[in-house]
Amino acid sequence: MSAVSDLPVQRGAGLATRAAAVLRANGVGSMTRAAPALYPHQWSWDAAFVSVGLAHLDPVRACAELDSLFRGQWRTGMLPHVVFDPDEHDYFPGPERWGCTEVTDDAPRAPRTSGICQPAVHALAVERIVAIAGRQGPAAAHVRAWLPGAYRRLLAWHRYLVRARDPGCTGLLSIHHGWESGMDNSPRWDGPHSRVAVAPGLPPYRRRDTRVVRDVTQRPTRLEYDRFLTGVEELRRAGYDDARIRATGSFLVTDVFASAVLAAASDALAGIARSLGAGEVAELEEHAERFRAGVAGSVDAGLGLALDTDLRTGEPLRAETVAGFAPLLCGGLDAAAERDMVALLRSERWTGHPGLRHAVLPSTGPASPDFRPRAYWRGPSWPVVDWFVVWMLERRGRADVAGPLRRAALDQLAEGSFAEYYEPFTGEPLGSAHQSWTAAAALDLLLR
Ligand code: 2M8
Repeated sequence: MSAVSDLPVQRGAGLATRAAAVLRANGVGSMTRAAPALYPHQWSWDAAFVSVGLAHLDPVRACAELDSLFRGQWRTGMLPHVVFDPDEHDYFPGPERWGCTEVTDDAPRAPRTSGICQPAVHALAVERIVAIAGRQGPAAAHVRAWLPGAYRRLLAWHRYLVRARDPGCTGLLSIHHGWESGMDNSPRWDGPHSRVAVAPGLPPYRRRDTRVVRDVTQRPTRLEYDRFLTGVEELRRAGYDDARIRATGSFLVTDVFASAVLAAASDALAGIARSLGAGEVAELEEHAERFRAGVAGSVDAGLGLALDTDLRTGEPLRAETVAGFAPLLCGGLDAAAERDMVALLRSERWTGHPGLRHAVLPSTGPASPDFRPRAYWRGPSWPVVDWFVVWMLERRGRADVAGPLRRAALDQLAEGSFAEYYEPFTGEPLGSAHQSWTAAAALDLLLR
């Protein structure tokens, strides 16, 4: 591990050492808890991000992290959003509440999993692991030998998304639950969530998150949680059958951020296919183009951001959130439109807002009426998101846009608690401390 960063060298090296310690401490066998107390299992997109952090420490362990996640892959190819550690019982909602194996043969008996998915960042993580492992030495040889198996699992995952989540070939993925977006209570979903009628017969439950994060203003509200769990009940009753959910589920939206992730990940997977001499290169390139076009076509001229659509009403969801910058992740805008979007990103509505402690991207625009600076995905800045945006911009050759964001993200992380998210005006760390993906973000931003 060699530190290269814009932070003064010693500070950067100290931060990298502490980030590595967080990842190691959160590890249980070949999986890493998303956070030590709040999220004591393996989450899907967290595991992909974590694997990139781990690759800087030990590429072999990075591969094992993804193998552990893919042990939860469903027969359909779906990669579930949580793979449960069988030895950990103090989390809610756990495998019993999801009840997957009770209602469908598609879910594995072991490990137990949830019944929904999250953004498909995994092929991007694999591309990065291959790059970090390099071409020489035993770690590189291990990754080379591991890659064909990983590729087949990723291909099944991507094909599931394309087949089941965009059956009409629109270039936009649909999601069935707010948790699938990874941005659970974002104002993006306020309209669709308002139409999820909390089931009168919703089985009683006791939240665990608010016992770990005692300040309830940092977590979703009781009503938001009731709606999340109503969603889980609906999905379970539908046997986690995508076609049935599409026809009857009360929450059905396109997710422009997840679609951009799939476009970029399809580019990455096509590159992996090419390197392996696999036969699916053209298919994967077509996926990338289809979703890139879908994302680019979602930009709202008034807001200057890409918008999701409520598929139950046909209405665009006019929220100013970080997801609106989705086209910058995967490309597809013409030069003038990209210039406008970059200008918006740098403007006072976003990273140039004078109140921000660091010029990072808050989850909701700080000038938007929906902005709540402490409330989870409704305003705080999330280091994992800044890192991902930096990484995708650099991947697309936009180091000019990525550079300032990268430096601001590292300044925020220098505080050293590896918080899940931050109050964007004060810089106060919020949510979980020692969050695994935040440690991974620090490592990759420092060592890339
Ligand atoms: C959060 O999601 C979980 C539910 O899946 C929660 O709120 O309890 C989100 O931030 C999600 O994106 C993340 O993957 C997960 C674990 O870090 O926590």
